[in-house]
Amino acid sequence: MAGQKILAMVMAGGEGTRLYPLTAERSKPAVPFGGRYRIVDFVLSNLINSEIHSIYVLVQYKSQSLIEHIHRGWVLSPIIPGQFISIVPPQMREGPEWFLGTADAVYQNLNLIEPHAPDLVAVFGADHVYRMDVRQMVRFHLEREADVTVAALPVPIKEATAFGIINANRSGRIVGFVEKPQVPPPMPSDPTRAFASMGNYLFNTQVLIEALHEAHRLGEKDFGKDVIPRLIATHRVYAYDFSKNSVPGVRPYEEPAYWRDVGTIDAYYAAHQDTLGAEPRFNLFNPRWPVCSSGYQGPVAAIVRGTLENSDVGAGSLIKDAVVKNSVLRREVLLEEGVVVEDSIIMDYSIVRAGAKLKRVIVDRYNVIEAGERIGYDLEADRKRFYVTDSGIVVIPKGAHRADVRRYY
Ligand code: ADQ
Repeated sequence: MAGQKILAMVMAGGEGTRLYPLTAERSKPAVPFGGRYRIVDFVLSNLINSEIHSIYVLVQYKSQSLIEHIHRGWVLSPIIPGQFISIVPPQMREGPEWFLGTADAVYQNLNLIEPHAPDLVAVFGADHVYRMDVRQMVRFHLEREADVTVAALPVPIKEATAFGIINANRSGRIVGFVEKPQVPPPMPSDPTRAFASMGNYLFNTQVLIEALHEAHRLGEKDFGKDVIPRLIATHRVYAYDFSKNSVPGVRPYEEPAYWRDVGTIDAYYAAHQDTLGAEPRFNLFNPRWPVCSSGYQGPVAAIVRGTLENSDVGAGSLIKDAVVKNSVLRREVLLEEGVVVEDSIIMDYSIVRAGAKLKRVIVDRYNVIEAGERIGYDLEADRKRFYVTDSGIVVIPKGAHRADVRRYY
């Protein structure tokens, strides 16, 4: 990439409190997505597809399943020097504390950056479902001779309180940045939208190192809250407009930019709906920009009988006789006779016994739904047993069965 040496630091320590109960036992980047992915797979795929191969993944909160997933799916044998994906646990190198925020997490690991002597450091979040050619952001950064570039996109103003909001001039230079404002300033060109940071940053290495030493002196912990707002006064900080990004597609045209912060159950659910259909808004089938994940060695799905409509069925699943509509089944899901699953997500190793009916339900892994159950039809009753969002999506937290779905049910 124009001779640039780029090191990526992927911030994968987030708690994802608003995704509870899917994050009760795992960090947000480890939350399953689609028929076979975890959320962290999107940032890692985007980096690898963009020819960035030197990647540290900083973990913290409930990281066991994230570490296992990255090990199984991503840790490459270093055939080519400088290629690695390495997991970095908090090592408390600076004292008895864990990482106290994103900037602090990178500060505590500056020792990892320095030996690589990269030209640029890409500090990227791991919480988003998206498709991005990072090289286009790098090109923008170099053209503007920026010190720091922040990836950004317009979001509806009512969602903008969850983001860092940017005021950029016509060349893209950031002149104002407020983290999660109560009253978000709209874009000058469109009062219904605000220009939001995606939490993905490119830094010239020396600028990052100096900024983090200064942040440490000042007691600052976070990129969005502290470091970026401070740097705009002293450095060339630019916003890269992600809505102009595209990646090569399978069709004769490019795949347009897609990005979703799947920070809430509703957004997570909506992102799944975006992946379904013959012409999905977010097409997970793109051999020219693959989303990679762990290499599952089991068999394909088996369907004995049933009606399937607008749905994805994960590997190793067994459908004995069921109706499945607008739904995602992950791997090794068992649906027995007479089951109806509509507008739902059923995660790995879950069993739905005969005659059960589910509508707008997210079933986390390792659950057994008993025969004849009705879930999603009477939300007041569901609220007594499960987690139900205001919009009426029922979430059944991770279960505990460990049966072999195909053989021992
Ligand atoms: P948030 O997503 O709310 O806002 P934060 O919770 O700091 O910010 O998470 C950023 C990323 O860092 C996530 O991928 C998370 O998993 C990870 N992370 C959080 N704490 C960590 C830690 N201690 N160690 C390692 N990783 C950690 C940020 C920006 C906003 C921007 C939004 C876009 O601050 O300006 O708009 O991202 O979603």
